[in-house]
Order: sequence, then C-alpha cells, then structure tokens
Amino acid sequence: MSFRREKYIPKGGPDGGDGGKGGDVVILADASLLSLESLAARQRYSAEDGGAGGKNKRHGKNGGDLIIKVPPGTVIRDAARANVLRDLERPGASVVIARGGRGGRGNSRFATATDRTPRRAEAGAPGETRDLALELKLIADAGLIGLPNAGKSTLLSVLSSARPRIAPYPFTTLTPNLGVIEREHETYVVADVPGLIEGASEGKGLGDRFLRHLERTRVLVHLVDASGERPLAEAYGVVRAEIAGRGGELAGKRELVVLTKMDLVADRAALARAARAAGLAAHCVSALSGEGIEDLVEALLEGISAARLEEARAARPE
Ligand SMILES: Nc1nc2c(ncn2[C@@H]2O[C@H](COP(=O)(O)OP(=O)(O)OP(=O)(O)O)[C@@H](O)[C@H]2O)c(=O)[nH]1
Ligand SMILES: [Mg+2]
Repeated sequence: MSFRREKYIPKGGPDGGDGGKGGDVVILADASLLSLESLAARQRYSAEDGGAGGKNKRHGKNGGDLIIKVPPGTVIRDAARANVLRDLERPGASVVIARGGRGGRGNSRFATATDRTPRRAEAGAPGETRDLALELKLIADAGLIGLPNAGKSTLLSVLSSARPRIAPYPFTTLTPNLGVIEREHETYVVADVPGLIEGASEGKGLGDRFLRHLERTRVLVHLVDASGERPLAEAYGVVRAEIAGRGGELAGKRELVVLTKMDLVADRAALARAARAAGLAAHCVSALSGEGIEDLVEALLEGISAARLEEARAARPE
C-alpha cells in the first residue's frame, strides 16, 4: 500500500504496485546425471519468492524458477498416494511440478470513484507445495536375463569393462550392474540383473524389482546354460513365463537367445538337436574361450540400433 506524495501534491492517489509472482519448481531430465543421489542431501526445495510491489505502481520482481535436474528415466510420484505424476524418460523432458503463487495486487488497483484512497491491498497467494517421491528406473540398451548362475555377470564382464561379482552359485548378483560397450564412437549400455526364477513375476526371489528395470531396455539377451542339468527348453521356458507373467511391453521386446558355457559342452550335436527341438535359434558362446562372443556383440549392436531407429521414428511427430 502506498500513496503518491510529492511537493505541492499533498493528497496524491494510491500508487502501490502489484507483487511479483513466485517462481515455479521445475524438474528437468538431464542426460549428464546418472543417479538421484545428489538430491537426497536435501529434503526441501523451493523456488524464489516473488518480490513486493513498490511505490509509483512498481511491479514486484517475479521470483526465479528452481530447476531440479534428474537423470532421464526418473519417475515422479505423489509421495502419499504413490500415483505417477510424470515419467521423465527422455533427456530434456521437463515438468512444472509446483507453481509459484500469484502476486498480490497493490492498492492502486482498488481505487474507485467513491473510494479514492483505498487503504487495502491484496496479499499474494501461496505457491503450490507437494511431497514427491522420485524413483530412477534403470535405462539400458540391453538387459541380460536368465536363470541364476546362467553366466550373465560373466558375459557382462567380457562384453564391457564392468567387473561384476561372479561366483559358481545362484543369486550372486543382488542389484543390477551396468556395463558399457563402445564401438565406433557409439556407446551401448548393457544391464546385468539378478537371475529370474519361477514366480519372479509374483515377487519370488528378487523377481519383481528387476523385471521393472528390464522394461526400460531395448533388447533382451536371454542366457541359457548349455552345460546345465536343466533341459534347454525348460530353462528357457521358465524365464519366458516370468516375462510373460509380468504383462505389459516386456514380452514383446526383441530377444537374442544365447547358449552359454559352450566350453563345457561335450556333445555339441546333441545340444544342437535340443536347441532345434526347442525352436531356439541361439548364439553359442563361451565367456571362457571367447567362442561366439564377437558374433554375439555384432548381433546385439545391430538389434539395439534397429530398436533405437524404431523409437526415433515413433517419437517423430507426423
Ligand atoms: N566354463 C565356463 N564357466 C562359466 C562361463 N560363464 C560363466 N561361467 C561360470 O558360471 C558361474 C556363474 O556365473 P555368473 O556370471 O556369476 O552367473 P549369473 O548368471 O550372473 O548368476 P546370478 O548372478 O546368480 O544370477 C561362475 O562360476 C562362472 O565362472 C563359461 O563361459 N564357461
Ligand atoms: Mg550374476
């Protein structure tokens, strides 16, 4: 609230300006970030307040927006209701998650013919406040799947410079590992996730949590232990059933089938028959001898490139 006061104008009219708008809180997907860790240090994020209006109908300064950067793949949920508000899948995607409050109106706005000296001004509205839960869904080009002990982590270690834990027993891998393959200036990210078992889609084993990550991959690389006791068709089928049980897009993803530990296979002809009977057109590899690895990498990168191309086409507006 303010009144014009000048020499020789003892009773000037009201001249209080409006308040500025509060800043918005924006969440932006930035490809240079890989985790949400840097956000965990703070509990509360606010944009700048709007400035107060001034004399001479001066408008208050608008508050600056606060831009919170998160890695692409971040899902924003309402903390209490757990419903998804926004899914920032692509780099550059952003959302105004809380709007700043409107600025109040200065007293100059309230002058009327009957009230030339309004002694009231309007307070600004408070900005939006929200409690959010942010979750990063892993995004990789390819996801290695298979029963526990199939050789997933070992394969990741020969495909990339990742050094995941490898051991001759099931459930060695407890959280996903990422490895990067670099070819001709392109990088491809491969994820090694914990082994799947019967009932994974209903939450058995480490199940559900990791099927979720696989949804964000472009190609599935399905490993079957060629030296294992379980018949190929059965070992393959168990994992496929869990993928199907998950529902959604997962079952429709491109899949490369890989028979692992070929160095341990004595009767290759019998193995070839079993694969054919199961209808599996598989790459045969050994992480130990290196057999088949180069061919697998080529097929994998081809599959990833084709999937990326399809996505780019789908994302392009008409
Ligand atoms: N001989 C031979 N052994 C292999 C090969 N690949 C993996 N193994 C062995 O198989 C065992 C299991 O390998 P991992 O890579 O840990 O298997 P995983 O699929 O990651 O297992 P989980 O993390 O438990 O799901 C280890 O003892 C590896 O050394 C291979 O090509 N040849
Ligand atoms: Mg493993």
